[in-house]
Amino acid sequence: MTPTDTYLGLRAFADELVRCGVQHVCTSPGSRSAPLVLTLHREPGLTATSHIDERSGAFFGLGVAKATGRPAVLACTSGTAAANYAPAVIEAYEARVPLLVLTADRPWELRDVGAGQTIDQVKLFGRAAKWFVEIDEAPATAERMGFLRRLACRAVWTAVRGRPGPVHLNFALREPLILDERLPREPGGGGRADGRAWTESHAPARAVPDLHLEGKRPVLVAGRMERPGDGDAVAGFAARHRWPLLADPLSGARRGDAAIAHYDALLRVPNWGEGFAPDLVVRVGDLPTSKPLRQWLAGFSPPAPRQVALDPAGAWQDPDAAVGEIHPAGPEALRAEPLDDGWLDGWRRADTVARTAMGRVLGGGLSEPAVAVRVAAALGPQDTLFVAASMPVRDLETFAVTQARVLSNRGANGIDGTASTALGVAAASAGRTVLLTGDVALLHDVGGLLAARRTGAQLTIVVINNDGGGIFGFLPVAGEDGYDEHVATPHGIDFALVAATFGFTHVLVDTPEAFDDALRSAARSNVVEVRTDRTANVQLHRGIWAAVAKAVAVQT
Ligand SMILES: Cc1ncc(C[n+]2csc(CCOP(=O)(O)OP(=O)(O)O)c2C)c(N)n1
Ligand SMILES: [Mg+2]
Repeated sequence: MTPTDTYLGLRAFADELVRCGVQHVCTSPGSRSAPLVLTLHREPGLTATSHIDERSGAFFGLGVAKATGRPAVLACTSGTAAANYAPAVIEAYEARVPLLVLTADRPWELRDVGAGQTIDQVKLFGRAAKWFVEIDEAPATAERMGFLRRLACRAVWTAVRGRPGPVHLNFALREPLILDERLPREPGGGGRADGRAWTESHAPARAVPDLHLEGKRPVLVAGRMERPGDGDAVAGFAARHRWPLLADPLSGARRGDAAIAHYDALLRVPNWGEGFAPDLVVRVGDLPTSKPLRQWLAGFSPPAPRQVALDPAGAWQDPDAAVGEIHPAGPEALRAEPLDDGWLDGWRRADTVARTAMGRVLGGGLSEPAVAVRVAAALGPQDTLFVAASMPVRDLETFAVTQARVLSNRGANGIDGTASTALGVAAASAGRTVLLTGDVALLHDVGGLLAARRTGAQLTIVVINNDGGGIFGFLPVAGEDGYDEHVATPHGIDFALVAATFGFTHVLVDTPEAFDDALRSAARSNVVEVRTDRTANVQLHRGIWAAVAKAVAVQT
């Protein structure tokens, strides 16, 4: 075997990725991976960005794939380098994001014999990879080229079809790893004519189930959906049929005049939900984050309403064991006779009362909820808001309405990889990208900020700095012995220094006007910091919920 055999095979593989629609590669440095990484870099149809830390590089790729719906390629060297892909691969599996994970490995004769930088990479990601393949080397015959082209196609189609997710290909590469001659023409003549893929794959025709969705008091619950346009379809259906729509911002469906944006606060009001008990619940996409909503859906008094879940992949998403039917379909299966306005109007009146009560308590200050509301309102339909786990995603759901596309890592709800994923989204999105994050989530992935300089991606980071994990202040653990040091984890980090280190500008703002100005003037990568107090934030939220409860009680 010569390096020419290796490079010819990898070039055919890379060319075929492009023919299947792949555009972006995230490489990480190493020696064993050099043939793989250099080939991907040299492939004219691919854009390769370089990432020092594989963990961040993988999350960046996840962001690219989330933003585009196309698989991003990750390529790294052997050993713990590959293991650092695990968090993003797991998130991609849980959140249905297509990824092609290419790891370099020692050939089999160097495994388990004490060779350097060698670990067991076989099925390294377990069930989080939809498909695992070992690729050994072989002479560059026409048959071998055909095999590698077919393999590339199969890897891409496996990642995107059905329930999308990661595919892991482990390449055994033998020394010498560097070419010693010009690469000749491909044996067998290269790929198919007209740039076609070696093996095409067509999405299965989807039969639309006939659902008979009949109810006098239906509600539609919408969470994150991966198909573009599904959010608008759901919002349109709800508005036309006068069904109350409880849509998480991640669904893209919180719009139109059937969207009840303040369901989280309303369903916290004791007994309020009983008065609005539905006779039919239809869920589309993931379950929203809101705990009061989940509890409401799980706790209806008998007779329990019919609960129908629509999911394009027929996924089982029912932690509270409330769903009675799962249909492998998207919003296209929503069909019903339109209702008159009465049922929806009751919800809408309550929604307005809740919004007004919230607005009164929030006043003109720059609290954590106010930041969520203002960021959401500042962005247009061409923009993307990437929202971190913990309070940012919750505050957005509880308080905000936005025209922007909203993305988040909600597959495994990790705070890891936040900056990297947002930068990957920014690199692959046409409009502006803003990250709304807490301080701990930002610090967890502080190395991910390197990607701004190294890739040129431009991101505005709004960091709510409450010096620790504010979310835990809402939980029974708050105040326990060791709580502050081990759960809240205050750190005292100066984000101005962080921003300067990674080439971001930084501004600290403390009024709504200054905040809006900072967002408006944000032309390139910058950090907008808002400092808040964790204890005051818990009190503020509780005050808002109490005010909503009072206002709703007056209304009824
Ligand atoms: C990788 C990972 N580690 C730990 C957690 C548990 N966790 C959830 S929220 C949180 C704190 C987040 O703090 P911050 O980003 O400052 O947001 P805040 O709670 O202040 O809104 C932690 C540690 C997690 N979700 N993911
Ligand atoms: Mg915090």
